[in-house]
Amino acid sequence: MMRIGSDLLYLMTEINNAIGLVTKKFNEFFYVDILDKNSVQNKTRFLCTMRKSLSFNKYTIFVGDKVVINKINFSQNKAIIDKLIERKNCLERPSVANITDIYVTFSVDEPELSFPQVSKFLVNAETLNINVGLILTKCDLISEKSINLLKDRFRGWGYLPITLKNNYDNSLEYLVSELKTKKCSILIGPSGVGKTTLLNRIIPNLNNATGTISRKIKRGKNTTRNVELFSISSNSYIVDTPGFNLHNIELRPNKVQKLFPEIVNQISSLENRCKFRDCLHINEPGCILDKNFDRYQFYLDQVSISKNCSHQNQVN
Ligand SMILES: Nc1nc2c(ncn2[C@@H]2O[C@H](COP(=O)(O)OP(=O)(O)OP(=O)(O)O)[C@@H](O)[C@H]2O)c(=O)[nH]1
Ligand SMILES: [Mg+2]
Ligand SMILES: [Zn+2]
Repeated sequence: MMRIGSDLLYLMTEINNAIGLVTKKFNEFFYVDILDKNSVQNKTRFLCTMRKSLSFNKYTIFVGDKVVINKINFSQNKAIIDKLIERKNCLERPSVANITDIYVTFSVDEPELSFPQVSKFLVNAETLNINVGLILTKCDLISEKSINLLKDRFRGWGYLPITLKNNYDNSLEYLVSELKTKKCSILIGPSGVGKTTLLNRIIPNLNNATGTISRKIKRGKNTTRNVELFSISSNSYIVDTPGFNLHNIELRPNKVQKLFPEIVNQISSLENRCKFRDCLHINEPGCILDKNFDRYQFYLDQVSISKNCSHQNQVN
């Protein structure tokens, strides 16, 4: 008897309460995927609204958030979000929670590659303290020699770019296998660089809308409008985002250096430290940083921006 009772209780809580992942958000609605797919009658995706008292508290729920849903209606595939599970991190722009890997995505041409923009995206991505990758698309538009020069330059910044061409190649295969080992990856970069095109290749049959580049201004046309999370394997998701350009990032001056792998790699051991702990590597006595590297001026610019900005809303 006891056994039947506890089984029944288990079944009921299972159906009334489930942990889900927010994959899309629009107006006051959310699409939530149930994470334990065996537990809910093979139905995985539910259209949800937030419990009234949750929305009164002005909780903001983002794509990527884990939530507890209840009042599950199986016939209509609807449910209510009852609780937000504490998030591990959150990207501000676009707002996405619980990212494990971030891929800064740029085209080598059309739109033209802007090194300061790539650098801003990388620095911004590094503030999340997660794995940062660099993807270069449209490598079919430039010569093999130019690709190698780009690779060398980005290696100097501490990144090994994944270079992709418009047709199927080994790099895509490599990227897909890498993504399947990650929990939640995100593609960010300007409009028109080919983020959605890449996603459509990673997930055949997806066929999300892509847009051509404006001939006049040689920029993308902001085709993707929503942040959405797509499943690439039972345990891996990837997020496509609307393209944008980054302006200044507000940071604390002494945090800026932590966002440059080429600086972190130089000053990483106890034996290899500047005289002053709070050294900004500008012209302090006893500074041991070898300043002869590509992004040093960019680093100095970031430090001076961070000194000038109001110290509110800063990324720590
Ligand atoms: N030659 C070439 N063109 C590409 C490649 N990848 C994408 N494109 C083209 O680039 C254009 C823009 O692609 P999208 O995938 O819409 O770009 P996006 O980054 O998603 O742009 P937004 O959604 O506006 O942020 C399309 O015309 C694609 O066909 C590539 O590897 N090589
Ligand atoms: Mg897109
Ligand atoms: Zn120093």
